[in-house]
Amino acid sequence: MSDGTPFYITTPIYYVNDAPHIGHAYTTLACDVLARFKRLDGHDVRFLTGTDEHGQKVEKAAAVAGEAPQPFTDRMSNNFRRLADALHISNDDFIRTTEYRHKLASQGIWDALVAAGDIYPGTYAGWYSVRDEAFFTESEVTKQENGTRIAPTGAICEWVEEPSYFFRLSEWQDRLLAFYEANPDFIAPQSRHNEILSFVKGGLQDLSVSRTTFNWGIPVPGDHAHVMYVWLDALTNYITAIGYPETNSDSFTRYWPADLHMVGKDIVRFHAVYWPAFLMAAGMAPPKRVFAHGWWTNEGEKISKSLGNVIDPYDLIERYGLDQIRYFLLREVPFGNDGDFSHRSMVQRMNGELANDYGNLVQRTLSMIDRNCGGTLPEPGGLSTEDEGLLGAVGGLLETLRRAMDRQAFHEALEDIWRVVRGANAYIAREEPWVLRKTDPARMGTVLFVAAETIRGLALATLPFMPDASHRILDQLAVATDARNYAMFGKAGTLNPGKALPGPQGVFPRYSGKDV
Ligand code: ME8
Repeated sequence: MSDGTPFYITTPIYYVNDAPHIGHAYTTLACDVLARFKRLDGHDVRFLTGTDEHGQKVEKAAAVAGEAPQPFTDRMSNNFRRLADALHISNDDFIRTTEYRHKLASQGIWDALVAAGDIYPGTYAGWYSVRDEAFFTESEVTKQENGTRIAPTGAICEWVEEPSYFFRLSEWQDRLLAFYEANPDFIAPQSRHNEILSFVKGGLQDLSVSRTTFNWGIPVPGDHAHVMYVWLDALTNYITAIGYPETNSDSFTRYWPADLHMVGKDIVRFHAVYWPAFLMAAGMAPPKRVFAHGWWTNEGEKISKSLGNVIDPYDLIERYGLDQIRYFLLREVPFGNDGDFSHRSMVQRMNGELANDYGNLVQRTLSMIDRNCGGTLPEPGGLSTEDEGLLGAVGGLLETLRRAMDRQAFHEALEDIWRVVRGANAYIAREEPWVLRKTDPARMGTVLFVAAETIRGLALATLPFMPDASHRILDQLAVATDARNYAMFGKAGTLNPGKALPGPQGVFPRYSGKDV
């Protein structure tokens, strides 16, 4: 149990050019699970999400919608806020880059970079992908037959030639490499670490950090013909939210450097190369870790608007249930790998692992207590080796979970939990409390108590993943609200024998909708 150690975790801030989809939901959910876990484990958690609202891409989307950028971003940003609510995200703050506090922070970091001598004026001439909001060199783009240049991401590039300020990124190569070497856990998973290392070893070019051909952005201090490059603006959100440029403030000193920036693999370069260089140049420590997760496809196909297969998180919640979606997304693929969303595997996990394994364990234990123990928690007698084995397995779960969660191995954490779920089902099958009811009611009481105590531990363990269902299980065990944290993990005496329980209610329904 950690006594209030700070834990600062962030999602990317999402572009407001379009509606949120399953990919955005995924990153935010993963952060939510970790934030909840750390809170339950006694950390002082700060969990940030928000929206990225400047730049050409958003400006163009506003124009297409026939709206001025600000009202357009107000409206679109709200969709992301609503999604966070629908997913029961426990964020402590929601940042928008069009807020005044963010203008102050962005201009503050600009001034710090200028003061450090890391910014100089010049002219940018090269390729730019509006979709990625990224610059590409001639050697990075592919020329198609019709002359169009395509970025490695598949996006169309346009030729840009305009006055621009540059950041001396080329001078940060050695310091970045030294930083990666001293902090081998900075970029995860390993594949991304290798990718970034080889990119930086290949040499870095100075980075254009302002634009002059449009004006939807934060004005460069002292030169309002320029707006800041949207990625410098966007990355700064992580320090805006904790009070930058006030680096002496309580919140800045408490939460910086961030413990974890969670991102998708598409934006790891911005977070693991540019961002630490900007921070070090401005006199700040880089974040402790950047985890880049994989990409979701839909029934084997790349998710894209043009293919018409964008997965709407609201549809999923309505069809399968929120906790079921939260579980599936973090269980289906080893976190860090790509994943495929399919109705078939969703239903398999929902009916198999949730309804049959976990749901059934809870349901049959609570029903037997309800029917055979007068609806009150039975008094345990002496414990057998079997009883102690199961209680030991659930009690030891916290340590295992901590290790998995600190590596963002959500799938492993869930596998560990399910090992105990299956162990508990096997225990009940072996002990046969329904037989003991006639032959040895006292022993039946012990078995049901041990099962109930195991379920209490399991519900605590699943709280970060499936908060609503887990709370409902704890309600049915009459666990006090202030006992729903990890200080109480494996702690005997939390369940009170003799206490009346509210009566069993199914928590994990089977999928009975039509196949899609
Ligand atoms: O890149 N599978 O915003 P964005 C998994 N504003 N994750 C996905 C996904 C998919 N198919 N599609 C999107 C930006 N994501 C910038 C970030 S941060 C300072 C600025 C998730 O709206 C994933 O986390 O394009 C990815 O990195 C992010 O959404 C990109 O969101």
